[in-house]
Amino acid sequence: MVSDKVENALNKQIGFEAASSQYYLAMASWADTEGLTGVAEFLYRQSDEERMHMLKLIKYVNERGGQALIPALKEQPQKFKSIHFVFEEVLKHEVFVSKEINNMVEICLKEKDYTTHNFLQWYVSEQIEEEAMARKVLDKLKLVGDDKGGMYLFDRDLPSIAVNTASSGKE
Ligand code: OFO
Repeated sequence: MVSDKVENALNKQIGFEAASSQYYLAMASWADTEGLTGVAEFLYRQSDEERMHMLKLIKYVNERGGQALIPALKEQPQKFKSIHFVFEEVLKHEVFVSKEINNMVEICLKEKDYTTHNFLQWYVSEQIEEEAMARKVLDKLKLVGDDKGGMYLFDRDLPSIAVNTASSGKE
């Protein structure tokens, strides 16, 4: 059974995961319309992953005797000013989510909820990977700068870079 404090924190996190999924979906769709197929593929996948993170939390809250709250969908931006901006936003967002997850871990310790603490360790590692990934993509984008040919290659290679990074578990 989760305490009220832990349940509230988990429900807040469900909202953040849902918001991440929607935000990345908006970015993916925008990239698609800009002809950046690789970037779109990468971001569609990120969006799906965030939805999976949300579902995992929903199921956990319900399993532990709480009640998962399904958040409302907020309207998302239709346009983004550049691809650099998109990935800066991704990094900023992931850093924010990591902080929130750490807060939740602290709440679990205070509440002596070691089961939820253990459950959250998966999210802690996931955030390390996602922040590292966003930094790696931003570094590559810095190398590309305004070079159109470089952008073509970046877009072409991004989905495979992302898959390799995820499966090797390192930066
Ligand atoms: Fe849900 O992993 Fe990032 O935000």
